[in-house]
Amino acid sequence: MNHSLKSFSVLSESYHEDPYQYFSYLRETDPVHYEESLDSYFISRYQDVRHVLQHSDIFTTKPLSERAEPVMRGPVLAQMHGKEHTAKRRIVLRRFVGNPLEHLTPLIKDNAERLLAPYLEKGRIDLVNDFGKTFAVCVTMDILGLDKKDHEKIRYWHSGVADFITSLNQSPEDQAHSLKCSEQLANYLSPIIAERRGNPGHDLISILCTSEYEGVAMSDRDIRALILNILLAATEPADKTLALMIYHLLHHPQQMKDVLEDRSLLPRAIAETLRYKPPVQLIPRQLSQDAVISNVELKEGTIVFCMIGAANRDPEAFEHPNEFNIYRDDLDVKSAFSGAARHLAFGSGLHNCVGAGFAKTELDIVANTVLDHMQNIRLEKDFVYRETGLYTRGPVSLRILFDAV
Ligand code: 2IO
Repeated sequence: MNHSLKSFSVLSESYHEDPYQYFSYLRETDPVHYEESLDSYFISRYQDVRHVLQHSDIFTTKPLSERAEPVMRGPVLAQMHGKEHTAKRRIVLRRFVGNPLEHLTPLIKDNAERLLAPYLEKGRIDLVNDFGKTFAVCVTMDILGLDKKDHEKIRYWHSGVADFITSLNQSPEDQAHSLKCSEQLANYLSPIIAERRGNPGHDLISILCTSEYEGVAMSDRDIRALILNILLAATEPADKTLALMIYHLLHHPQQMKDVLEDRSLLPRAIAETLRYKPPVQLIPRQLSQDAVISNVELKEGTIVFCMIGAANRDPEAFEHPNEFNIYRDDLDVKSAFSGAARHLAFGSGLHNCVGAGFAKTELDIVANTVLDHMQNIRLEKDFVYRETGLYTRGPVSLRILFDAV
């Protein structure tokens, strides 16, 4: 690396272009990097990040009250603790584990088939912008029980709200836009919540409307915040993970060939993609007391960002961390979609991702559908690969050619 590291900043253009080039420098020489303009620390070593995530009493989720609550208009799961957290997490999980996952299979498949169909004859598609983003929002809408005729509106509002949560230096104009999107989403959801209270179905909004916490139904505000929580968390990383996986498999033709021949390797490919290129790159925490991380003393109230991408490339945790290898021994594919995962793409500890099992199912099905319909997938000749985002990060586009099957 030939940049002047004295002036290293996560807000620099070259960091945004390719954060991965800085990770070994950060872990080795600046593992608790102070970013002055944000008055926050960026933590990059695997053991440190894991420690922070697993001690949520010391490293709390308080940053979300400023980062998320203004657009979620109420508390998300990650902000809760104790009995309320356990109970509400369980309510949301009802739609996402075990048997319900089987019910979700046809819904995921149908969305994938329907959205791919118009492109199959053409033999070319932008997997992010023609397909992935719409697919991600449509699947989430089906789970929530929202009418997909509104998917364009929802996608637009979702993007404004996500921008607020995942920006490190949002301009006042963009902030105003995000808040407007949040308000419009809230106005859209309120009558739906009222309707589901009276006439519940099997969708997640109905489950939220009919579930009780400590013998009392949840308020409209609490339900709305959880709906927005699920909308964001299920939609934002999905298209990114799909595109990242296909892109890296294209760069490793033998692994692609193996996956094509043996689809039971897909969970490995998904898990390795999440380790190698986690779509959620940053997780913020705030100290409830003084603490020391990698010999750096941090004061109560300090905000730290866990750098998931850097931690997942730490040679202390993964052998040859910069190699994309679906066969790696340290992938632990059996636990890779649970709170016990070695990689940190789903976080770790109390607040580990509630949708991890669902993410596995969704990506498995959508990748299978894509690969079933497309043979001889290759990048378009003039295609230039670029990623965007510091907080959530993924390909800007993925223009591929293929032979329709
Ligand atoms: C939605 C960043 C997409 C979550 C968030 C305000 C809370 C929480 C996360 C993930 C992914 C999002 N944080 N999911 O990092 O629910």
